[in-house]
Amino acid sequence: MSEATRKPVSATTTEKHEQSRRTVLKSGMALGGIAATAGMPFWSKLALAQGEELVPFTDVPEGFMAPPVVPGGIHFQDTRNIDSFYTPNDDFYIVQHYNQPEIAEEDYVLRVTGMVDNPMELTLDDIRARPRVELDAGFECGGNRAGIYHGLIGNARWGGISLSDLLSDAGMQSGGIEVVFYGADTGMETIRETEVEQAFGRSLHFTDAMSSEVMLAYEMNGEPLPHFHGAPLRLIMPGWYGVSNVKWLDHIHVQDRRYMGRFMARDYVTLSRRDIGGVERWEERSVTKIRLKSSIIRVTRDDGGHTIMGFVLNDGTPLRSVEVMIDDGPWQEAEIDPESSQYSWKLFRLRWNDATPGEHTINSRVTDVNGQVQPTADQMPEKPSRWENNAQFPRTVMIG
Ligand SMILES: Nc1nc2c(c(=O)[nH]1)N[C@H]1C(S)=C(S)[C@@H](COP(=O)(O)O)O[C@H]1N2
Ligand SMILES: [Mo]
Repeated sequence: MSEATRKPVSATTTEKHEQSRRTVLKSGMALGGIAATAGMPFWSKLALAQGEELVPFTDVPEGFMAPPVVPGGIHFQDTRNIDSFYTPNDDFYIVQHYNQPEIAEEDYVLRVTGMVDNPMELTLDDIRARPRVELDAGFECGGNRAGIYHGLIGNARWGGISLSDLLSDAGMQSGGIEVVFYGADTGMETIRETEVEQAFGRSLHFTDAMSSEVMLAYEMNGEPLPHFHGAPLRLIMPGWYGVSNVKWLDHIHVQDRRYMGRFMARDYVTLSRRDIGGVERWEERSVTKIRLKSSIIRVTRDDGGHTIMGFVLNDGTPLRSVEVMIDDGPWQEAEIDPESSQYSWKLFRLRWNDATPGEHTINSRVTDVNGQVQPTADQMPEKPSRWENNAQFPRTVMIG
């Protein structure tokens, strides 16, 4: 990404907006300061240096390849190829459940309706005329999984407008508790034996919707939001699983009841056995905040030894540590990329100087400041649904 796209957002007019802009950038700027004093950028070493090579994973079948980006398709990253803090727009994972609607910019209208004093119809120019905010946010699909080496991930700098500012201008009426976000993509759903057309939809409780960091993004890594990622506008709910980030967003509706659409209440619902206030219950919960997770992405060899690298995603709770375990050795603390900010992914690395020839198992675990530790597969709650798999994910490599 070029320097130009990293410059701070332009000055805003009102105090309110200045305030929210500062909130949005606070963590990024603080960490930017650390990066500036830390010398060489953490990931400048990530692109393979001369003589440096990938060490093969023995848990990846030969010929395994991430699917290419094709219209209508799903794309995930080959995590071994991650070599930058910002995921390039043409390699960011792609998931959708209906079609990928083509929306002509000049025809685009965002409607804000329901329990608001000032219903709105905004063109893209209207949206771009509002104060601009930027935020780094990484996320994963709630269905990310070991079989694809947790490749349904990406990290980008999003540019757009603040949702809470827009809702404030719309004037939410008292009693409006639920903010529903509809995409322009539609599909036929059979609901209780009736076939009906539905748009992709997700909702936020209004206290979540009013959080200062939530944004409507029209830019991704300094470029107009790409078609496959929801052009011209998408919701970005930092710290939440990808399903929250409604693409091709064209309608926001405020209502006094919970929204029960497929992707809130039937699909992307985790069934697990948990302690609910001292009672063990089978709980069904909508996929929302990203659960604490780390995963190894690659191991490389250079003249001096080996480097193990991985990523962390969570809901934005600050981290205490990321640790790596080689075979049955001790947990060793890894170094976290200082470019990281609250809602970005956090890449990490550990030097491995005494690697012996043969196969080795490498695992990682992350701990947050509240002392929450990423669970092992055995510690995961009983969970027949595949959503929200944040278990530790040991990998195996062959040292030549
Ligand atoms: N309109 C719309 N938005 C959507 C979806 C969809 O099917 N339609 N899929 C969601 C899911 S499940 C995920 S994981 C993310 C993926 O975003 P990306 O393709 O930009 O990575 O988009 C979310 N937003
Ligand atoms: Mo997803």
